[in-house]
Formats: sequence, C-alpha cells, structure tokens
Amino acid sequence: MAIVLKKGGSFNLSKKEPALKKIMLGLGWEQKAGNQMDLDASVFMLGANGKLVAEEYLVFYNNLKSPDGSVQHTGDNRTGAGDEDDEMILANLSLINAGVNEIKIIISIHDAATRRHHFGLLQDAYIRIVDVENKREVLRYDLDAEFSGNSDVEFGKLQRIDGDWNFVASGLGANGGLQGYVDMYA
Ligand SMILES: [Ca+2]
Ligand SMILES: [Ca+2]
Repeated sequence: MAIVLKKGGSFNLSKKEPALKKIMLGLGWEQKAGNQMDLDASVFMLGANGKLVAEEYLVFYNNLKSPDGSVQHTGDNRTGAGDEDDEMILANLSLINAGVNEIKIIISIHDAATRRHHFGLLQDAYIRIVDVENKREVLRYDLDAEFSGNSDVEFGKLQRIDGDWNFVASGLGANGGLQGYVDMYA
C-alpha cells in the first residue's frame, strides 16, 4: 500500500523501507482536448552548499545520466500518449556520490509560459515512487488536482541525514519553469 503524505510530510525512507535500494520515479499524464502538453521529470543532485555538485548532476531530458551512474532518465516523452508511466527516472540509492546531500525531484511543463499551460489543464497527471525490486508503489501525488494554476512543482526531496535517506513530500508549486530551478541550484 502506498504511503499517502500530506504536503510537507516526511519520513525516514531508509528505516521505513530498509530493503529499498532502487527506486523509480514515474510521471504520467493524459491530455485534455485542445492541449498538447509536454511534462518533464528532472532531478537536481545537490551538495552540502545547496548547489548542484556539478552541472552533470542535473538529470533531465538533455542529460540522461548522473556522472556517478546512480540516476538515469529513460528519455523524454513529449505527449503523454499511452497508459501508466510516460516518463521515468531510475535511481540506485547505493551508488549516489557521497558528496550528494539532497536530491530534488522537479516536474515541469515544457514552454508553459508562452503556451499558458498549467497542471489544471491535464487529466490523470501523477508522479509516483516505486520500489523497483518488488514493484510496490511507495508514494503517489496527483498533479492535476493539487497544482492547478502551477506550471512546475517540487514534488519531493530526498535528504541524507546521518547516512539515512529521508523523503520530504515538499509539494511546492511554482511557475518559473525548469529554468527557475536551474537559476536557483546551478
Ligand atoms: Ca517530456
Ligand atoms: Ca499517459
């Protein structure tokens, strides 16, 4: 059964799911009539100073793998056509560079400002975390209902605390696009 977290809620992932080694972030969406929306899942791997460890530690549609090999994006999906996960990021927690203290998971809508797109225009848009080994869903957020009016959202963050990974369901909607996060963390 998936853990349902309220915004801002957090839990110790390493203690709650001790067997969890590989996780999959799944992003799915369906278009409503008249809109052609391209959602993107991205991961920012930050050091103790709150900035990207290096540029290549931003994993997104233009950089599919982190230098430590721990995080891999399976490729851009521009339409959301098809059921289930349309865009996926795989992470192997045991391979994460020791210099990475925090991992931010960002969902954004491509070119949202000029196209006036926001999550409320979608149908069945969600982001979820799945335990790769047993296919169990650990966490899920509905994006269309929760973030109508926003074009991007910090879905959650993984924080390394005393060697354990803690997950915080930040659920922070924003409208600066992927570039807004790049400006913050690069
Ligand atoms: Ca995409
Ligand atoms: Ca879909």
